[in-house]
This record gives sequence, C-alpha cells and structure tokens, in this order.
Amino acid sequence: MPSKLLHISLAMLLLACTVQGKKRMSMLEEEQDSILAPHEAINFDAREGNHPVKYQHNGNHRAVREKTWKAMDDTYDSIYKSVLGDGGMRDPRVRVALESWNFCNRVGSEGGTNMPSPRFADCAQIVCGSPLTSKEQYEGAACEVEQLVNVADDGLKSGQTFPQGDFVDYVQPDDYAVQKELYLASLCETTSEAGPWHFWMVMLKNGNFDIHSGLCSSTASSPSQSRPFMFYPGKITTSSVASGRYLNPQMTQMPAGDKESQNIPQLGPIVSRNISTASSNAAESMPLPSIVQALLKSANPVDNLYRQQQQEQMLLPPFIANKGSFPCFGHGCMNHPRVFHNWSKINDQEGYTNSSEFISSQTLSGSFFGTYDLDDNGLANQTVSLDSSYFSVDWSKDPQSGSWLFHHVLRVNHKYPWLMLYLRADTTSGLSGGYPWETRGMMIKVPESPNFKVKLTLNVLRGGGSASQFYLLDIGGCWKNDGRDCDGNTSSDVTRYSEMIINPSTTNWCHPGALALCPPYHVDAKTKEHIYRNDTARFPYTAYHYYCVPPNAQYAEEPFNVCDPYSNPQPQEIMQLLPHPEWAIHGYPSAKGQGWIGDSKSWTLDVGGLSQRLYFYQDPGTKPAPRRWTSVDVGTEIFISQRMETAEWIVSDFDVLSADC
Ligand SMILES: *[C@@H]1O[C@H](CO)[C@@H](O)[C@H](O)[C@H]1NC(C)=O
Ligand SMILES: *[C@@H]1O[C@H](CO)[C@@H](O)[C@H](O)[C@H]1NC(C)=O
Ligand SMILES: *[C@@H]1O[C@H](CO)[C@@H](O)[C@H](O)[C@H]1NC(C)=O
Ligand SMILES: *[C@@H]1O[C@H](CO)[C@@H](O)[C@H](O)[C@H]1NC(C)=O
Ligand SMILES: *[C@@H]1O[C@H](CO)[C@@H](O)[C@H](O)[C@H]1NC(C)=O
Ligand SMILES: CC(=O)N[C@H]1CO[C@H](CO)[C@@H](O)[C@@H]1O
Repeated sequence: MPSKLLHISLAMLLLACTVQGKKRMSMLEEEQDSILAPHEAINFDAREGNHPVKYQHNGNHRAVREKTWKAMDDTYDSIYKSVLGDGGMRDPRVRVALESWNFCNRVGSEGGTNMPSPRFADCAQIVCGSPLTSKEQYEGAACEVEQLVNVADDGLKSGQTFPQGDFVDYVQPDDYAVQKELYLASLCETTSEAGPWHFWMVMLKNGNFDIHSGLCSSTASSPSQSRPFMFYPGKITTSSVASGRYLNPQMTQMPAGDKESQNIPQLGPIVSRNISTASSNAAESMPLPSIVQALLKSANPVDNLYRQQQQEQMLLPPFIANKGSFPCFGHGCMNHPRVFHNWSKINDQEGYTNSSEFISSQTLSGSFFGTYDLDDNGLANQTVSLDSSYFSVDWSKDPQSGSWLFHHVLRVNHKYPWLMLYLRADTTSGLSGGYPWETRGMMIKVPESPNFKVKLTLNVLRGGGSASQFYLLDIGGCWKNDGRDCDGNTSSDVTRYSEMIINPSTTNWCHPGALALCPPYHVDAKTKEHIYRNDTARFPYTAYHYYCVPPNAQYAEEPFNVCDPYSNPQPQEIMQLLPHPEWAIHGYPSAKGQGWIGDSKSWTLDVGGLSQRLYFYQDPGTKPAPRRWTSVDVGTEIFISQRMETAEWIVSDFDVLSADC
C-alpha cells in the first residue's frame, strides 16, 4: 500500500506539471489583454477551489469570500510562474500547518497523555451570507470563519482512529505522524488548475540529543536499533566511512555556562587520524569555534598533550560521541513542545457589517505558540514563563500588500540551547527534503536548478545571538551519490542542503587552515572556472561557512569531514554559505549585515542559478543529478547558544517561481 500511495502521488505530480504547462500558454494569452500577473492568475484559478471539507458548517452554498491584491511588483518576468498554491502569500485563506521533530527528524515519543501527535493545522476562510445566498449576493451579509480543521483533529494522538478517510491509525508515533499530516492535508486541500495544494509548514526542531535514548541511529554505521522506514524498509548497510573522518564540528560544542550539564563529561572531540591533511598553516587569526581551533592545533607537533589525547580518542568507535558532544539535560530532553493554538479569527470582532467596503477589509489572523519546557507552571493558563524556551508564529494580512505576514519568535534557554524554527514551502506530494516519506505542502511543482527563483520579504527584528544561524533560505533536495533519484531507501538516498547564513556573527569555518571544512572547489561567478580550495590566493574562503560530505560518500576528496550522521533519517550533505560578492550575482547579499536587523528587504533570489553552481558530492564518473528542491524554507537554527537568546522575524511575499515545466 505505501508504495502504491507513492506512485499515485508521483503521477499526480506529473499531471500537475502537464496541466501547468498547458495553463502557462493560456495564461500568457490572457496576460495580453489583462494586467493579471501570473500568480494572481493562479490565485484566480484557485477561486473555483472546491472544499473537500467535512467540517463545513452549513457552508455549502455560501460564497467563500475572495479578494485579490496587486502582484508583488511590475518587473515580473512572465517566463517565471509561481509553483506555490499561495504564491506571494496573497491568498485570503489561511493554510498553515505545524510539525515538530526531534533531533533526527522523527517523532520518537509524543510524550505524556496530554501530548498529541506533533502535527497541527489551521485552515480557515471567511464565508459570507446565509446558506441560500448566492455568490454574487454575499456582500452586505454576515460573514464568519469556516474552520476546515477542528480541535479534535489537532488533538489526534498515535493509535487514535482518524475521523474519516483511509488513514492508518498506527500505534508507532513516527508512522502515525506521517498519517496525521496526510489527514490534516486532506482537510485543508485546495484545488487550483495547477494541482492540489495544502499548507505552509511551520517546522520546529529540538536539537537536544540523548544518545542513550535509543532514538536517532547513525546513518553512517549500522546500529542494530535502526528502524526501517515505512515506505521503503531499506536495510542500512555497514560502511567504513567513519574512520579517518571527523565529526561535524557543530556537534562538538557545549554551552559553557550550562549548569545542568555539570554531570556531563567535558568535551572530548571526535578527531580524525588524518587531521593533519586538513591543515596547512593554522590560521590563528581566524575566529573559529574552540573545537575547530583544537583540531587545527592538533596538527602541530608541539602540542604533544593534545596528540596523546587524540590517540586515545582514536580508539573510540567513530561517531560514538562522547555524551558532551550533544546538548541534553537528561532523561526526556528530546521532547516535543507544548503547542497552543489561537485559531484563525476575523480581525473585526463584530464579524459582519453592512458596508461592503468594511467587509472587504476583513481578514483573518491566528497563531501557534508554546514552549519545550513542559514543567512550566504557566502552561495550565496557556502562558509561558520568561525563563522558558518559547516559540510563536502568528499570521495576519499586511493591509497594504495583501501578503500574509508570518511573524516568528524563537527563544532558547539552558535546557533547550539548540532549537530551529522555519517556515517551509514543501512539495505537495512525494518525498520532501530530508524526509523519506510522503509529505504535504505548498509547492505544486518541485523547482529544479537552474531555472527557478524565490521572492520574499524578510524583516529580522531580533537576531537570536551569535549562535543563530539565520537562513535567508535553506533549500533541501534529495539524490543518490550515483545521481539517481531518491526512492526512500535510507541507506543510499542523500539529503542535500544549501543554506545562506545572514547573521553577521557567523564566521567562515572554511579557511586555509581548515580545508576539510570547505568544498573541494568553488565555481567562479564570472569565469565559471573551478578554483580549488588549496589555491589559497584565489579561493573565496569567506563565501563559505561550512561544508561537509555525506557519511556514505565513498570517494570524497581528502581532506574532508562528514556531516552529522544522527540528525537526519538518511545521510546528508550540507553546504553553508555566507554573504559574499561571489553570490551577489544571484541576488544574495554581498556583504555581512545585509538583510539583517534594521535592514528589512524584499529579495528576488536566483536560487536555481546559485544551487546549480555549487559543489555537491557525487561518485566519480556518474551522471550529474538533476537538482530538485522539494523544500524551500526560511528561519533560524539557534545552534547551541550559551545563554538565553531570542530571535524574531517576519516573512512575507514568499513565492517560488519556476521557468520550467
Ligand atoms: C538500498 O540501497 C543500498 C545501497 O545502495 C542497496 O544495497 C540496497 O539493496 C537498497 N535496498 C533496496 C530495498 O533497494
Ligand atoms: C443594513 O443597513 C440598512 C440601512 O442602513 C438596515 O436597514 C439593515 O437592517 C442593515 N442590515 C444589517 C444586516 O445590518
Ligand atoms: C493568543 O491569543 C491570546 C488571547 O487572544 C493573546 O493574548 C495572545 O497574545 C495570543 N498569542 C499569540 C502568540 O498570538
Ligand atoms: C491560572 O489562572 C487561574 C485563574 O485565572 C489562576 O487562579 C491561577 O493562579 C493561574 N495559574 C497560574 C500558574 O498562573
Ligand atoms: C590542489 O588540489 C587539486 C585538486 O585536489 C590537486 O590536483 C592539486 O595537486 C593541489 N595542489 C596543491 C599545490 O596541493
Ligand atoms: C588512518 C588513516 O585513515 N590514514 C590515512 C591518511 O591519509 C593517507 C593518505 O591520504 C592514507 O594513506 C592513510 O591510510
């Protein structure tokens, strides 16, 4: 059954593509005699959107109030079409879901009797008129909110029967969460000519990892506790990858001031036997995390004490990290947050009025918020104490542009020093970036490099401290090292991430003294020439924060370092960039500080062009994989903060525009 599901959705995707291809022609024709911009046109198509809705209260004959706003700008390239259901965030309907993940993008344990499966949704629209009012007559009549998802849906927990549909009530929380997402999506599904779409996805992730929990097996080895995934239970093969490589340095920092970690042994870095090849001359001038500094110094023969420690540690099995490598305050540290839901409501509290002008000014707003600190006394009253971790995402309409304003807050504390909060546009079907199972989302067609762009307005209000790796786009895709498409086999599928970090405090870990943290080469913006990382005169080290190879890369070029094998369900490759003139030709920030606090900006990013240019690992002699990106998201990863920090930002106008199909 699972693989059948997958086939169906692949077929749907192809169909969506075909339909959109045809539609593009007719839209171009329409555009000649109207001034509709493409994503307006798509929204227009969506108006006939049916409501495969089961919770409609006497709304069958009522008009869903629709409203159009102007296109994002006039310089719209007509070749590029929105691939999002809610292109530019102009749709008046609320379509938003929230997913929470533990360290390895799984659920693990839902945690406690009051904790539902961590998937939630708010799908709402304004309906006007009595049940007998025709669509034309609705103005002047009472309007109210129609909720497509209800409290009981939100509260579903593993093992519980779904109220309707062919969804399986798995007892296993990981499997159930996948089904719950599909179920919520079925309630929220909205049709358009280009295909059905579901929701924006708010993603929350807890970076705590308790290595004794039995959760999160390594994708680099074959621990017996590894659990096959439901769609393609591929056996995880043993591989020798780990020897001679060292762990993602991100994994080996600990917050120094963490009182609760006193019982955790101090940092013992996982080191490489071949670390010396990573170092030419230790660049002491570079501000690097202490662990990276230590690794570099280890190459210095003078540092005998360190070398001795290093040799002892080499005897440890690879990646059986010292407990101190991962933040965890103790039992239960990998919990999901308590999520509160302010359901979307009409901003005008009266709910209706006589004036059609006033009616047309009515919009919806709502929020999700909560905390990971389940022992917070305020939770009974839906309040979060100031010293607890905190997140919120609220949505409301910008009255000028008509775009949704997604306002985010994320706060880390000593118990939860590593949290992530993103707003994702995920593919509407198939495997999503990083997840080897069916997913639902906003992208009707998966964008492929090089012919796609992303538009968004980002207003960073608070940065979240120096550990906040704020991503002015994080894109996720999947292909195998031999270039084949991913098929759900978690031993050979590789998630590929590329992220532009705009926090100006983030430094380039990649530098002449740490070539293992750089990709093997850089493709020059102008000449397209490959500049090798050992070409210290020409390689743009400051354009790269950090690069790591997939744990199952058989032929990675030495020196290299392996991506964290625990934090994703399958091997991953990560390419993290920093603002630099080399990326500016694609519309990205050219210098640190651009787009940061006080510099709210509307970006048109040639994400397709940039991602086509980047290095990604493939086995030698294999055909280059088409680079398809099943997730495009924006947000921050506060990465092991040593103190309490808060990030706050607003995303609007988000669109993904493709020239393919
Ligand atoms: C998964 O991939 C591995 C490595 O390529 C391969 O050995 C195995 O046969 C695959 N499993 C399935 C079910 O295709
Ligand atoms: C609308 O206004 C008219 C006249 O001002 C009034 O007679 C009518 O009752 C109003 N309708 C509603 C629904 O308030
Ligand atoms: C949720 O709603 C309550 C009551 O209206 C309000 O006080 C609170 O600020 C809202 N929370 C968020 C995060 O929007
Ligand atoms: C929660 O609210 C109730 C009623 O307003 C109040 O009595 C109680 O003290 C509150 N509890 C906390 C922990 O704030
Ligand atoms: C630099 O790296 C390239 C590619 O790995 C290699 O062919 C070349 O010999 C290296 N040059 C030096 C000076 O090490
Ligand atoms: C222990 C280990 O992996 N050593 C390797 C270090 O790199 C040299 C040359 O690249 C190899 O020959 C060693 O086997």
